[in-house]
Amino acid sequence: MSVSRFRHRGRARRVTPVAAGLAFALVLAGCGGTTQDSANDADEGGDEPAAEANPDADYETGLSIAMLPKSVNNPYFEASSEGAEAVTTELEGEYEYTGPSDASASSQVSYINTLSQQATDVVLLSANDPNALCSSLDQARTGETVVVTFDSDVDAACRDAFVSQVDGDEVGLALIEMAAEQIGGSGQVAILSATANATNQNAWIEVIQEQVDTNPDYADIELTGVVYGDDEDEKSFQETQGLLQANPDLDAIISPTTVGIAAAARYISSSQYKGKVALTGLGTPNQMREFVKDGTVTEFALWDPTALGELAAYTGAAIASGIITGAEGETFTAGDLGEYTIGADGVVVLGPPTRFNADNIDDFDF
Ligand code: RAM
Repeated sequence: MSVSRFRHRGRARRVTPVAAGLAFALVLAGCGGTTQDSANDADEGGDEPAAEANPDADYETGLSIAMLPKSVNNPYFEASSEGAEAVTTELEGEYEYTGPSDASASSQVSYINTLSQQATDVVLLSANDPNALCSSLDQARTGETVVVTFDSDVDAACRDAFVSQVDGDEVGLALIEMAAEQIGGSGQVAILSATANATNQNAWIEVIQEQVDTNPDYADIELTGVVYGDDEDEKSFQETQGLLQANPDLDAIISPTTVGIAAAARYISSSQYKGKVALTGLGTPNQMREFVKDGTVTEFALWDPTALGELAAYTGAAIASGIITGAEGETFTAGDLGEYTIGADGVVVLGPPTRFNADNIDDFDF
């Protein structure tokens, strides 16, 4: 990890630690039973912005922007990083891509602390846990750092905004729909996920479960369970093997992780299950191309991870520049991506997912 110190850029909306302590004391004095949570709410994206937005302001140049993915060495996050780096270069800033090799929250804490000590202006974070990072994020935000989550969120009180790849339930709906289509609407389906605490995968799995439980279109589908490959190639490969051996009647695997689906495809493509057990989920076209061409996979989905990184960087830079505060209804222009509006709870949505199959996979390169 780089130890270079970033240039410190103060921002008008940030209170100093002393002022923050005073404000907290005043809140306590004035409200008797006020909790830490309700004090945090004052800085939460969506409710009460800490300062007025100035939509006419320009993006500041020279911002230090860092991306902290769930784990490094994942082509999905490398693509997001390319997007964030391009925006940083455009804004004449300093860019760093840094993070752990394992997708765990405890590993991410020290990276957050280091970036915070470096007074990094903007941290773009894909979180491995919704709550476990909050105290280090609070500390970073009490200093000079804008925290924008992208891809996988934390509790809304612990960040300035969240850049979501897709709107609400759409990912989960697309996943169960693809699986159902590929097995003729009936059969046993299992899930090969990333880590057990991942906010994004857990939200998608919840939608899949709810659909199976309540949607008459999926009345003949049985969800047999979830296994976790921890976004590690080898573990995902082994979990796929174990899943198939333990469930001889399995009809499909949904893997809502680019690492998981690629490892599962590799296992299935050279096993007796090829052509018998369907595999779908979220993957990058470059990792999945050979498995679509060899008939292991019919269709899967994803969004553009590079554009996700770009939008995250613009969102963080817009907050650091005072163009927006992260409150609902504010708008900003994210370069060539166009204009975006902050939604409820400080969420900005990139757009709908794309489905990839033999007809279109060669049109994509990420
Ligand atoms: C993996 C990560 C990431 C997720 C994608 C689909 O790369 O788990 O968080 O969004 O898959």
